[in-house]
Amino acid sequence: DAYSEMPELESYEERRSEGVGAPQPSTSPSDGKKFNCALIKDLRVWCHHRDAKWELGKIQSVSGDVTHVKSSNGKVLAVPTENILPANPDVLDGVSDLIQLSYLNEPSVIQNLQYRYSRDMIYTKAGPILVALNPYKEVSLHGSDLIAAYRQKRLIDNPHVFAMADTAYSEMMRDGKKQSIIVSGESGSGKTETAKFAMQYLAAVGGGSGIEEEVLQTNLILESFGNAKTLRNDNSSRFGKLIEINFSKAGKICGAEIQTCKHVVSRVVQRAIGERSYHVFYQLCAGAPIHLKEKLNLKAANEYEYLKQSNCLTITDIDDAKRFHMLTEALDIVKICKEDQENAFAMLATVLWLGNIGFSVIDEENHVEVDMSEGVTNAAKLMGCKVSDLMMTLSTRTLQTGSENVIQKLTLSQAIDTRDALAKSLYASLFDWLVGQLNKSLEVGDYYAGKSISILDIYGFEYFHRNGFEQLCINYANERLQQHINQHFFKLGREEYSQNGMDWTNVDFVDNMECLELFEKKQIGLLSLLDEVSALPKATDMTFANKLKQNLSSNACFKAEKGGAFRICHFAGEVLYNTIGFLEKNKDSHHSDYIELLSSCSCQLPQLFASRMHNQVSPFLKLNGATQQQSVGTNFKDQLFKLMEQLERTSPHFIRCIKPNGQHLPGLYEHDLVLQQLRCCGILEVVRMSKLGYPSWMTHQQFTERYGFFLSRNVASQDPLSVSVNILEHFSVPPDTYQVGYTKIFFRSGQIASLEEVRHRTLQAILCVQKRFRALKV
Ligand code: AD9
Ligand code: MG
Repeated sequence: DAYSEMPELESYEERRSEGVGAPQPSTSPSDGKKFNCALIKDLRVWCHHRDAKWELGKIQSVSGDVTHVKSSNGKVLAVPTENILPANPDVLDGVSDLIQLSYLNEPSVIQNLQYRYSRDMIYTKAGPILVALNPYKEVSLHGSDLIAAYRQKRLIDNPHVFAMADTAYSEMMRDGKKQSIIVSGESGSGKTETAKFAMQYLAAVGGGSGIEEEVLQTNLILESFGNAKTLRNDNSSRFGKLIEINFSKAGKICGAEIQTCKHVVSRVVQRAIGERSYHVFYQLCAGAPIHLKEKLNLKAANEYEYLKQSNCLTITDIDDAKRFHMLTEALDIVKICKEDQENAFAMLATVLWLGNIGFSVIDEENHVEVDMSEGVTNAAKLMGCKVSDLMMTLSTRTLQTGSENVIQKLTLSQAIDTRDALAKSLYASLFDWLVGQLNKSLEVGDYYAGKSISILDIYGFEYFHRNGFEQLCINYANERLQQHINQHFFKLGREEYSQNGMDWTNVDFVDNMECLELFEKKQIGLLSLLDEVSALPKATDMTFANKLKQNLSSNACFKAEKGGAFRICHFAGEVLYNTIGFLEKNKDSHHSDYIELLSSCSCQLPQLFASRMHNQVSPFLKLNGATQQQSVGTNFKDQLFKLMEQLERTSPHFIRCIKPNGQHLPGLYEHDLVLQQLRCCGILEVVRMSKLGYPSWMTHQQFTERYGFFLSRNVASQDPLSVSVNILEHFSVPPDTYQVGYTKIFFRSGQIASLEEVRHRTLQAILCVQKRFRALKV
């Protein structure tokens, strides 16, 4: 076994319990490191004893470096004074925004979230970020009654994904600016579910034309084709998605556009034991109506090699047949016609039949012939090509030598690779085609007014016992996203402050730039090195591993391991990757022979796929009968950059999903696991900064336009800064809640909401007076 030399990585949860995420006293001054408990008897404190668990208690006495603390169960503990942190007064138990905590140390935050979680309050604000804990059960927080309550702004102090969607919507309507809701968190933390709730809210607020129902149904369709059961999540997203929902001038949904970040489709042909391929295959096998089953010669899932190989065909509590029914209903709603639907299902069945094609070795050199079987006849029939042509394509390759074509027989492993490559290409093309069809259906009409809200939901950080190219791409994407978040909260903040002549309160945060450089650096970054090695004719995965070792060992986030493995220290944790299969997976070559086969097919979709593959292929990159397009890794990076660029043009709203336990159980809250997730994405630093700083800002002009409605005309001659000051005085805004810069005015967290409230009341009052005045005149 090629893996046997590799160092085994302990399981995620094991590692965590061994101290990766174990709480330690934090070092930030606002955490109370300088806290002197010798002075304060009876004070509520956190102490951590030998077992490294924080416990709540009251100070009894202090002698030297040891403090005696009476814990809540009555025991008196002697604790080193340095292991003591102040606890918040109990009136602050379960506050809805962490910013309200007097002491922002880790045990206080962890306890606050737990207090809320145990009462099914899964949402908490962390300053500007919304934290969402996965309840792993239905919580009655997402009904239409609550949508209505948030629309009427009746629940302003209750953090919720609806509240965040409402803020995005209101800001879009107020400023006419594009907004985004960015959902992040590790695999299984609840991103996809939370993103759907946000869409549901927007559909309710901006609905009416009927198109909102189509927008919502795209979730179900894309989950069928793009999600799969992994060892971390039964419904794990294997593609990244940005959906931009477009609104008319009046704030009604008038269309949407979906952009996806390519996924590694190797799952279709191979994956870890206990995982599944994409849901849609099992749904089709279980739920196709009789006429379709006959047309596609469809069998049960356990008859297909591609499905049965990972020893997992069903998911607990999921009825695949029922899901298939829901899928076809959703496809009807988004107006994908029955004929197109059946064509798509035929492509899925083709993939499955391809997997059942076997080969026989015919000579000493391991050359093969395709076995005549149900697999090959059904696949050929469904694509619309001759059985003999398909057999030829899978067992030979055509080489061009000068003006002549030479036909060469394939060896067993080459033939299997060709068959699997064809299956993967068909599936990837089908997915792209589907996204194209959805975008056509949702195309914006004439009512579009440049207003939109984009929702980002990608695959979360993940790692398993064995991690390969797929995990590398996914974790790299998360690294990029984290940088985007850091940029927003820490880096831009610093620049804005200094440009405006204000002091920047320095807040420590974990900058993941070094890890990103490891991936992205020109020529000597991981992705460039992978491309370089992939292009060498005789290179192996081991060549790649050595290349990494030579070039990346100076980067602190990288460590070469034996057996061709390497470790990367990601912002969210350390992951051990093995390089087996990297070169093959990065190549994504389209074999020119099968492109030709597809273009000769009588069915519509294979022809369409062939012409797309033709266009992607550069004629200069013809190698050994395989036409090389851009590598998978580089292509992935480009798509990721496109998504990020689109996000940069929006006003972002951030949601962080947190996984409270590794067992997917309701009610179970594991301190260390939660803490590790909070730490890695810098949530506490954002809260600290919001507490100290002024996270929201407006230009003086924006401020005047919004709040200067009562000022007399002659203010127009004043400079914008003076006008702003005038308004602040008029509204009696407390001076400690804002700072006036040269071009902008900065507010403490929550202050804009209070201003909006005052503005709303003032406008109401003015309207009321006007009405009375008119009534009097009549
Ligand atoms: V991945 O990165 O795509 O692997 P996600 O998207 O973060 O992951 P997902 O939304 O799929 O996680 O949630 C995982 C599971 O947790 C769901 O299938 C639900 O069973 C469960 N979950 C998540 N959020 C909620 C919720 N708000 N209410 C109830 C939830 N259950
Ligand atoms: Mg997901």
